[in-house]
Amino acid sequence: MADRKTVSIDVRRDLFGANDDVAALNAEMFREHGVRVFDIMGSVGTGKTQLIEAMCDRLSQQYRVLMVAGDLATRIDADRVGSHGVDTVQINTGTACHLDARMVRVALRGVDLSKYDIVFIENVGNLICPAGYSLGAEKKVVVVSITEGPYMIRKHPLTIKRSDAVVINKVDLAETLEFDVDALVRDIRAVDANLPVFRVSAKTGDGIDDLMAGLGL
Ligand SMILES: Nc1nc2c(ncn2[C@@H]2O[C@H](COP(=O)(O)OP(=O)(O)OP(=O)(O)O)[C@@H](O)[C@H]2O)c(=O)[nH]1
Ligand SMILES: [Mg+2]
Repeated sequence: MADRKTVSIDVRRDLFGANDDVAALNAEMFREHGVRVFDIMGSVGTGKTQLIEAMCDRLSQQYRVLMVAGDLATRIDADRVGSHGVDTVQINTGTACHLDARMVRVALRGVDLSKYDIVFIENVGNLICPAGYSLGAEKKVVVVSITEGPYMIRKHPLTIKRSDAVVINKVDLAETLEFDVDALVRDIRAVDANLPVFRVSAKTGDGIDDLMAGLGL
């Protein structure tokens, strides 16, 4: 009888394992160039770009900042941040609902990272998929906002577990929308009691300095 071989592939392990290998290479590349990298995740419209704009305004006098924007089809967000005098790299993912480590590696080919101190990566707007893919960033920061309704933390505990910090954005609208921000913080604490949580308004600037201090910026 001919040799017969059966191999069981754990697709998730294979997929994520391969991504983790590239993410480790990215992390090494960032370290070698002395650049600090933040992966900014969150649903569509939570204010990721506005938050990056607010931080760039405070940082760009003192630090050299690069923004890498993940978007299916446009470079709208890269251009928004670029208008603040920040260099940008756009990644158009086509059909992919998240960035992965390889996309970031390919996009940064030919970019002299030693020119920068800080890189903000804006992930594709999505509260689920980006959390599963390490990009090699120092921190994964998830941005939620009060316009998404009160249940997004309870519905997405895995994203919270895989994040290094949570930003609750649009607190300027809390009173008008009768939104209980404390309850949202309790939901976050129920998933991870020690996770740093920042209440901000990227629009008014409220809480941005605390967030940046918390991220060591
Ligand atoms: N009131 C208020 N509006 C905000 C705040 N932050 C962002 N917005 C508004 O929310 C909308 C979405 O903001 P963006 O920064 O484009 O959100 P995003 O998360 O980058 O969106 P995608 O890239 O499409 O996923 C815009 O109209 C912003 O002006 C905030 O703190 N308060
Ligand atoms: Mg955006």
